[in-house]
Amino acid sequence: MEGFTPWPPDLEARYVAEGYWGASLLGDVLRGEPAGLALVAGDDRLTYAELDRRADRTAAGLLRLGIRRGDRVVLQLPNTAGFVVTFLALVRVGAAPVLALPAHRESEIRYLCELSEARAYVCAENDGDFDYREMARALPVEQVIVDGDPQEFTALAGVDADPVEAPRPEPSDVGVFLLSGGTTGLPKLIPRTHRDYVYNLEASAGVCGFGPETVYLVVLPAAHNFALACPGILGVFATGGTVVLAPSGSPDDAFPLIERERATVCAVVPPIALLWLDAASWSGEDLSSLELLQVGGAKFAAERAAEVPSDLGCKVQQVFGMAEGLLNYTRLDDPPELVERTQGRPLSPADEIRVVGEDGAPVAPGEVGELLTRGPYTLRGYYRAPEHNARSFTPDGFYRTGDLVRELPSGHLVVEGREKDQINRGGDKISAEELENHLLAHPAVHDAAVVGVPDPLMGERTCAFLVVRHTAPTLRELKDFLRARGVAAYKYPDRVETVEGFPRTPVGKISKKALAATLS
Ligand code: J2J
Repeated sequence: MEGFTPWPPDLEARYVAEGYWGASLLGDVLRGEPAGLALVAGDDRLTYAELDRRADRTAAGLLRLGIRRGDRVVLQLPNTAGFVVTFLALVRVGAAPVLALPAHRESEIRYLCELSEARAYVCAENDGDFDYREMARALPVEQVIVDGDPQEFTALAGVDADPVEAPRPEPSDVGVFLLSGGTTGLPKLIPRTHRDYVYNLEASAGVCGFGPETVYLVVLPAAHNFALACPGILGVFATGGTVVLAPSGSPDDAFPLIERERATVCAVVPPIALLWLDAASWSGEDLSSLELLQVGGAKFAAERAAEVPSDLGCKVQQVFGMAEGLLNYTRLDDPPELVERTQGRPLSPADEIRVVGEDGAPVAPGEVGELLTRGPYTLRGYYRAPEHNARSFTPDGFYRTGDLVRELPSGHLVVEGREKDQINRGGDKISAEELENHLLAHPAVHDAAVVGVPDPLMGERTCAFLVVRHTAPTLRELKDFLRARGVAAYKYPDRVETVEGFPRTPVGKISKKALAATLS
């Protein structure tokens, strides 16, 4: 596929020879007993046989609409059976889903459609007051498929036909596009091949002990790498367990489902873990089925991790992952010290790790440096982004994560900070440059610098420092402005400060450290 950077032939040969890459496809992950319960979503309860059949019929319906192997389709659905069925149908056809989050709005979705030259866009009716169909009218795609009342578009329920023979994708094909958290003005797409993502989810399921008895509650957006494949929904399907979709991670939504479905494992971001720790003491629900809470996406404090076994009655696992690839997990049999104080160690024996200083040379063992990595499930380049790739990868193909870590003798990593210009707002990633560009479009804004400020619940919140012309816009006005521009709400600043000018580093760049320091 044009715009996709393959692994070099020597590494490809090694990953195949050593068994990391096999012949299975993302569409073949349904490996549970046909009569076993695969998916619980709202009132839907689907066995493996039923889910398999629905995915096949939807795949045939997509082919009938002219969607083919090698196409891209922007998929934006919440945690519903429609998401799971459409995802499986697309990967079976070999049309790569571009996984947008339900929170994305026109600015993000239009860009994804354009960059991927998507053949179709799949959406829900609405998200609260927001009507996706209205947005869809302005998008540059031939076909819009709606899970619900389609208005003038195609209903997902009608994308249905008797299964037919069609060309199958190759394991080396791009199977799915994930979204990068982003550090630049525009978001980046991460191409994941069938074989690298199948390895990602199968190896993760192994490390996390998933099997037919697993009942996995999904509270993060299903389109997020963590909930989808680490081991996530696909890791459950590959090992024969049951996936239960929750609309959100709030204890009001999640706890009754844990009790009713006897959920055994769940993946959350730290703010959700903190809410659960708090709510467990007063909620009436029976959470005794929970065996494992995976926490990742942002740093989880050691003190809070230590409270999980006593307060929630289950093991905790720290996960330091990235949609780009590399996953670090604390192991289920690691001693409490490592589980509480580290963010885990690499999933694969073939993951290569370098911790380097500013000069690019490895730091002394145990010192803090930037984490670089390559391996059998870490991308070699963002999709259609040659200039950005030249900066984001070393000449020998290591991905520069922008994360500052310390490596312990056991191989476990401790995340110590970040070098990239990004805000991690409770696991939601915000590119400072992207938000600054939106703010600069406001008529009263002369200059803008966005920084993260520490927050006890979210880890960080977003503060926009503005140099203004005439009168300063209020936070409310800025949010309205960003909403009108079609920016996802999680990117709105939490706070705005007006300043006369920005502190600079010796080389003349805005010093975000100095700016953040003015708040404390
Ligand atoms: C500190 N920072 C972390 C952690 C991610 C599993 C879990 C998370 C993600 C994810 C994911 C962190 N402590 N435990 O895809 O499969 C920050 C780092 C990292 C970035 C990646 C998964 N876990 N981070 O968060 O692509 O800065 O993936 O580089 O959204 O999140 O973000 P994202």
